[in-house]
Amino acid sequence: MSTRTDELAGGLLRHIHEQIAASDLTYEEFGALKQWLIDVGEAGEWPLFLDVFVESAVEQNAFKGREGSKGTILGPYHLEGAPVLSAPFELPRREDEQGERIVMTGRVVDASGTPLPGAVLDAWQADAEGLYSGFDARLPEGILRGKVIADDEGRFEIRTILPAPYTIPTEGPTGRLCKAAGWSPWRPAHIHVIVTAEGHEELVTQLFFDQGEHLDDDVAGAVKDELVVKPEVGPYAPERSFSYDFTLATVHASTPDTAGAVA
Ligand code: MBD
Ligand code: FE
Repeated sequence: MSTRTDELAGGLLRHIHEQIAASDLTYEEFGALKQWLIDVGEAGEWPLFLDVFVESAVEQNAFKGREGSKGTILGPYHLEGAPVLSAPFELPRREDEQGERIVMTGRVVDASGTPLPGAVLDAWQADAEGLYSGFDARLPEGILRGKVIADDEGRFEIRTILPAPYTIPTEGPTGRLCKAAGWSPWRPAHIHVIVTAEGHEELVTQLFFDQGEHLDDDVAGAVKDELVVKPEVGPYAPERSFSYDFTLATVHASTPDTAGAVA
């Protein structure tokens, strides 16, 4: 018996029961809901659905008030084990990789601005068609995924391409929900990064691009103003580049263990 499980599962069910009464739900609608939930599972879309429609609220709650750079959702497309890149720190790309070449540069520092040499940046992104390697058979494995280690001054450089906006697969149950509800299925173009350094809080975040589409209607609600960058022609001309400093929070005292609440 867990009072935490009682609170969470009981509270969620109470909300559902209230919505049923408020919307005067019919048996026909209940049947459609059941089938849709089954379809999400059969299509393997629970990770997608939960990360798109639930994770943002979890992230905002979990990290409210945390010092340092803003984080945002992890999403369903991270893969463990991306290779550590060496100079010139180019995310693996196909010979004919489409998309504008860009350079991301910056530093990893602690809350007082001290550089964190050896910090690891694990980056992944969609290609110029909005597809992720490892999840779409049209891309070879490992494309546009890699780790970069910050140098002695906490600096890093990552050469990559500008990703395209991402759309939830429109034929699957999650896409059908968007269509039925009249919601946009799009996410703005973004690069994912997990920044880690000894003795500091892991930062899971994404960077978005100034003037890109869907910054104001991200289906996953994961855009934050602080995470929008503006690539410009500068030190890496003719390629556009942008600089972003990641500030990591000092590791906090261990929190009460609620991980086993559902077990
Ligand atoms: C993505 O690319 C993504 O980052 C998230 C959070 C959800 C769906 C697709
Ligand atoms: Fe993504």
